[in-house]
Amino acid sequence: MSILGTRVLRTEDPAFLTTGGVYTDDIVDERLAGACHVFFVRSPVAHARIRSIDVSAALRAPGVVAAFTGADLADLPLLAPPMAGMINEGMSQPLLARDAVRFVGEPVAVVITDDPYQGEDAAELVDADYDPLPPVIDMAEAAADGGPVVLFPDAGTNVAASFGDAAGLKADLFDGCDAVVTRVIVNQRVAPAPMETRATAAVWADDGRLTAWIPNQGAQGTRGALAAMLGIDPAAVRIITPDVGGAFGAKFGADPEHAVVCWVAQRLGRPARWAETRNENLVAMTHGRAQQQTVTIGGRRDGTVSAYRLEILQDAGAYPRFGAFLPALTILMAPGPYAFGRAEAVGRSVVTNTTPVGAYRGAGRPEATAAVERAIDLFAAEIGMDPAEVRRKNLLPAFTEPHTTAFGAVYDSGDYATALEKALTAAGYQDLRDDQAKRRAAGDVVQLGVGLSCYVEITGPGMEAGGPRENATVEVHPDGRATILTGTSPHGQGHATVWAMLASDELGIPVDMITVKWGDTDLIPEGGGTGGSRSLQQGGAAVQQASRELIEVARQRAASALEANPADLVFDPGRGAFAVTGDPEAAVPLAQLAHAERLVVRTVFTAPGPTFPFGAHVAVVEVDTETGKVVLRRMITVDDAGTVINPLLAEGQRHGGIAQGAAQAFLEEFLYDADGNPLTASFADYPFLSATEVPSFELADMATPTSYNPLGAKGIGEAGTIGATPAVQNAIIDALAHLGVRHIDMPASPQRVWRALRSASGAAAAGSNESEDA
Ligand code: MCN
Repeated sequence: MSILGTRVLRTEDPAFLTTGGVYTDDIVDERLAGACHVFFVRSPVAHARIRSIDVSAALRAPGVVAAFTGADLADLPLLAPPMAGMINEGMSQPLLARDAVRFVGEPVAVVITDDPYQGEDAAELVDADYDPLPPVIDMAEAAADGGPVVLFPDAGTNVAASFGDAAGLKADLFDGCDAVVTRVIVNQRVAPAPMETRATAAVWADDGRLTAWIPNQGAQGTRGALAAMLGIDPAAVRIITPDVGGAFGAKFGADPEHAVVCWVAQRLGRPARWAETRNENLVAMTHGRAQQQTVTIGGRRDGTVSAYRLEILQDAGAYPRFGAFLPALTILMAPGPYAFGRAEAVGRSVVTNTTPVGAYRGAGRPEATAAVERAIDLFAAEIGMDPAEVRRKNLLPAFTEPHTTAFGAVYDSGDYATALEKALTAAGYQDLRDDQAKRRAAGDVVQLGVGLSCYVEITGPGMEAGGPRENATVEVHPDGRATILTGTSPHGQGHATVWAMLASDELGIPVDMITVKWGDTDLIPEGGGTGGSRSLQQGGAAVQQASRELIEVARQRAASALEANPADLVFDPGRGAFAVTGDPEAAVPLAQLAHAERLVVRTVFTAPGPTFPFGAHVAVVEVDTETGKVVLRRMITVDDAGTVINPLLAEGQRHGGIAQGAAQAFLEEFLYDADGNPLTASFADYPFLSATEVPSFELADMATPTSYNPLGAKGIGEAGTIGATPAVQNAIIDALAHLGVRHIDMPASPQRVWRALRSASGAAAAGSNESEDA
């Protein structure tokens, strides 16, 4: 019987729960003996010209062996923006700032010490003289034509990239609509805040090769990024990935700090190590989201949406990283699961004097869902219709053949209406509305809000010509064990468990006798890593394919061993052996076929395209109308990721994602003051979610397989952050809708909620029917 689809316990957990993980900072390796420690001196100002940086006093401090500034690294290439050709390449980042600093936290110098904690003290002795420039923190201000501040004078603009034809927006898009609503929505900046901060351990061997231990999401991508920054051949770099304590999109590739540590090790001829503090992580690791969206939605009073427009302004932060590209993904997914008559979307990315923005769980797709789901609710409120009804009226009908959207996305399979109905039924939607009506009628202080979101997302969006792909190697050893090499790079997703399940299912080798390896570029030179929820549908499919191909190699050997025709042999995974049809006694175990010669297969699985998981979320909140406090009472979700291979892991992914998604709606925000000083640079100020703020999640099942891989699987890793955020935001606004509140920007903090209520009651007194968020 197949173990696929069963709740196999995570094989990773016993070690994590007993001896604990081995993270980069924990690595004990003789190659790192005598390592020095690197500490980064960071800019305390958001925007300034650097007059001088004097490290002489720091050099005299105890334990200091060296100190370097940008001038010492002048020969190294800059960190170029990704997506060459799309994003302004005149906005590249030096590894250590040279002439100017552009955000608080930008590395300007390094102090190298014998002991780990000497650097922080010595860094205070680095004398950097800054000539302050006016900062631009607000993305709209940065985008304004002729705005006062240009971050890169040579570029002459703050616009890092433009997407879509802004000049081609149709003046008549909303003609004929009975009702049209437009609003600016903020999808605020958040910090990924992984439990493990960034780190590096680096050593150069006598042959000139670099070995670097870095927590990452794909060693091969990290190797490429690091080699580019160091100006060396990627073949001269070996990346080793230790345990990774969370990444959420922000540990893809490599950052300037990683390259500087490697450069220091080379320059000093001594291994070097770095582990950042939480404060550094919050100000200098890439942030996520940071979009300002203008939505316009129009349609008929029967609930049909005729037209939708999304205009995106993306804050890329001080240097364009992946964040500058996010509008492309937001535009791709702009209409979500809806069959709008007409839709347009355009975007621009601008640089500001803030931390660079990168990928964060969902990267561009949560922003698309948040915009359209808010727009639907605004439209529903405008025409006075139940938001569930408006969704029902506009969802695409179920389809099994690929559906191409106006934005060029090819949705593989979907049944959005069923997802919505399942979620509404599981939530007991009508009972919730009845309860709400009672509380409204009674004028209760604590009001009930019900929020919906429907979504479709893209997973596994590979850029490779010919289709997204991943490799896998499967080897069966003579002792009956097996080893899998994968190009994916788990950091909490449980690939060791599921990849072993997939091989076990084909080979009949028990899961606990299969070892899964990843993240060493000498062992696995190629691989796409883990992001965009691509791993199972491409990497897992490759493991299954390699296992099947291995059975065919083994069949030939078994045929010789049994002196039989290969076509007459059947492989029985239950016995782990080949037998001759009709003569079960004539059999040979798989492992025996690995005695004379290695039994190993490497394969590449290529998918016809990305897949499009979908779902519907219902959030139930209570909002205290006197204090503005929001309590998330229930979260009911349908997340259809096609065939589920391990429900335990898929549910774990949903739980983590829902928590993170909900947190954006009512808790998290990375804030700056007007001068660009971070206001949330510690966990005392940055309120990431804990278990106390969320209820137990109610997960309903739905599985619409894809034909794009033999597993039928789509991605699940980001579903929660895509569906939960707008559901919770909509619920909070819904709780206050009868009081005249139409919109509250995220995070719906008590203060924001309270202000929205105040301005709604003020507007009501003044005779207007609509409130503004304060
Ligand atoms: N799975 C399954 N059936 C499916 C889909 C997935 O059983 N139909 C299982 C897979 O086998 C795998 C897990 O669910 O064990 C997630 O698989 P998949 O959806 O392929 O996503 P990835 O493994 O590629 O994970 C990436 C995704 C992303 S993009 C971010 S960001 C993210 C996330 O996963 N960051 C995480 N989950 C995280 N979880 C943890 N603990 N830490 C992070 O940093």
